[in-house]
Amino acid sequence: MFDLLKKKLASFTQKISGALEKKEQPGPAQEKTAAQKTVSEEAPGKEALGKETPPAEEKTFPQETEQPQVEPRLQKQAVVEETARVEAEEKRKLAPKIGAAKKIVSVFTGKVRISENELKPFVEELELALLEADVEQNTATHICTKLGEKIVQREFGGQKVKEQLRELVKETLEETMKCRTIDLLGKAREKKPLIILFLGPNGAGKTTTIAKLAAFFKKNGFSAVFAAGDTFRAASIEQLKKHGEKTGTRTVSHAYGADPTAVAFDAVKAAQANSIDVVLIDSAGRQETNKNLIEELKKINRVIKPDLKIFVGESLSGQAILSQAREFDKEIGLDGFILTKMDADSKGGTAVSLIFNLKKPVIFMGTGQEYGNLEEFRAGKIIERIV
Ligand SMILES: Nc1nc2c(ncn2[C@@H]2O[C@H](COP(=O)(O)OP(=O)(O)OP(=O)(O)O)[C@@H](O)[C@H]2O)c(=O)[nH]1
Ligand SMILES: [Mg+2]
Repeated sequence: MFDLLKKKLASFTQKISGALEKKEQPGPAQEKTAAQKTVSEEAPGKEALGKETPPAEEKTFPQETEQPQVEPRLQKQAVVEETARVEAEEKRKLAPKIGAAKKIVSVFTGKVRISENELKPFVEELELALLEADVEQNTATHICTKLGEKIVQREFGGQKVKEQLRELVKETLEETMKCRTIDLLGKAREKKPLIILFLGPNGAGKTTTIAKLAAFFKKNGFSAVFAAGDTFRAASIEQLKKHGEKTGTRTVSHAYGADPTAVAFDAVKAAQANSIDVVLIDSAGRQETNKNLIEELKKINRVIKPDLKIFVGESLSGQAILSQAREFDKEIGLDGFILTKMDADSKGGTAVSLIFNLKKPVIFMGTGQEYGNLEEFRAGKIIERIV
């Protein structure tokens, strides 16, 4: 979960802090050379930043003027390889010295800034990295622009440059994922029965998530009833009933092909008659383009007026989830999301893009096939985990 996103952000802060430290190198020439090697090893963006390290006493920073002249590619490649070989050899011989130099560069003697031009290659690299981690383009551009502004405005100094950078990344993600949350238990306390409709593409995990939620409500002292609103897919009713047996939840169902609105209606009546706290309405898996099924959902919405309409989507589906969610939102109106199969998603960008684009909360995330594999989604906690 979130592994790739975490890795990409860590690599970004590592490179920028390396570059900043390099700009701020103090001390005699001997130490400086060793230190430079250490930093340049940690800062692959060195071409943009590394060529003109200002002397320690010079606290003004390079103007955003022309880039140094670029040598022919092959020649440059040969030089890079030779330098790497020599550096590796020297590093082996001078390990203790480099260790000492490392300490020197990690202590800032003054304040240092990075210019917009210097930052540019790093930010461009970050944008690509975010796209790789399933963050959608607009979201990635937003993050890079805002983070870039924060970094350029900041004066870095002291020993904790990486910490300072991490704080800026955190702040940017918090702003990007800023969104109201939904407290399901609070809602269940306020209204009885609380009626929740689940919808989303087929195979996303709607039925499984409904079962997990029944277990969640039960654990917190609330009773639930299922409405078998998927009268479309073979075996869907039996699947829900099985979950009902396992979680101790009653299932209200009609025959296959019946009107899902009628099933939901009966489930609400059953909840009212039996003092049940929550009605969980399953629906057939559908693509947002399937007009008949969308009409069916609209009818449930019109007649039953659910308190919450929750879109269940696979985190694995990456950016495709955005167009699906937008279309369902346009047609039916959504209150929030549950992202499933997070356990199988090593990238992590889907949640960030979903919240940023739709401005609606991810309430829970599915992290496995067991009933207990449902985690409340707290943006702050997630950000702590990835930055
Ligand atoms: N690993 C993992 N698997 C999940 C998760 N949630 C659901 N699944 C699996 O995904 C598959 C599909 O789940 P369903 O609950 O049947 O999905 P659905 O959206 O109801 O599918 P349709 O009724 O066909 O539209 C099942 O094998 C589930 O066990 C999760 O969080 N993690
Ligand atoms: Mg289902």
